[in-house]
Amino acid sequence: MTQTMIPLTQYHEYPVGEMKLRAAAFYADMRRRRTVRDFSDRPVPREIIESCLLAAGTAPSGANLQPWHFVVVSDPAVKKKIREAAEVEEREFYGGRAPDEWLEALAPLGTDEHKPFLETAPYLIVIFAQNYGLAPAGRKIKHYYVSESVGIATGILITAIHQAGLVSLTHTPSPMNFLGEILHRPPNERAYLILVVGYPAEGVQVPAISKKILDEFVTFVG
Ligand code: IYR
Repeated sequence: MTQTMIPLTQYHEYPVGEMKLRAAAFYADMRRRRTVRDFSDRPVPREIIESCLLAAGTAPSGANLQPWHFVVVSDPAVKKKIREAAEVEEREFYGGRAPDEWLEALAPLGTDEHKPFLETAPYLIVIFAQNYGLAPAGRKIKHYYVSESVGIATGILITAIHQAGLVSLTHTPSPMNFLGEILHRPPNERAYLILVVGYPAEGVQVPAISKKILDEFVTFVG
């Protein structure tokens, strides 16, 4: 089958000066993003979440197979189930399963086994990676670069939520199998992470951490 090709009409070239300003302005906005662990219970219109998800769905993916599924949970009873199951895993993690080295790396973040935000925040977006696709007759469709694709879509979602004016928390209880069970997901999907989304709690504090400077994480060749 040959693919129909169309002209790229939506591409905009900006003058170089404008590109510099746009790139710098985007960085200035992105550096304001902080992961937040205390959420307000203020409601957020679903339409905003839908737009952010549509943005995430524009991500490039292996063979454009879009190997992801997003479950948006706002039902308090389901959020409670997720919190309870996550806290079971987290109690084990913080109570002995995690090696000391890992707990030491986490110490600056001040995290522990209590996850009240899983009930407080208006939305839990549970992101699933599809290891393979399922055609209507149950036939398996091979997926490519699944974690790369889902990671890119998740990054765009986090960026979209930030630029909409909300905050998020990437939460990865481990293991996460309980999410597929609670949310009745099919066998081709595995939970990838939970993105907790909402407004920050009033007076929220965040750890005083910093990001690497360019020289520390970039090498230019040529
Ligand atoms: N899943 C645990 C532990 C945790 C692990 C990493 I790596 C973090 O950056 C943050 C937390 C928890 O959510 O507490």
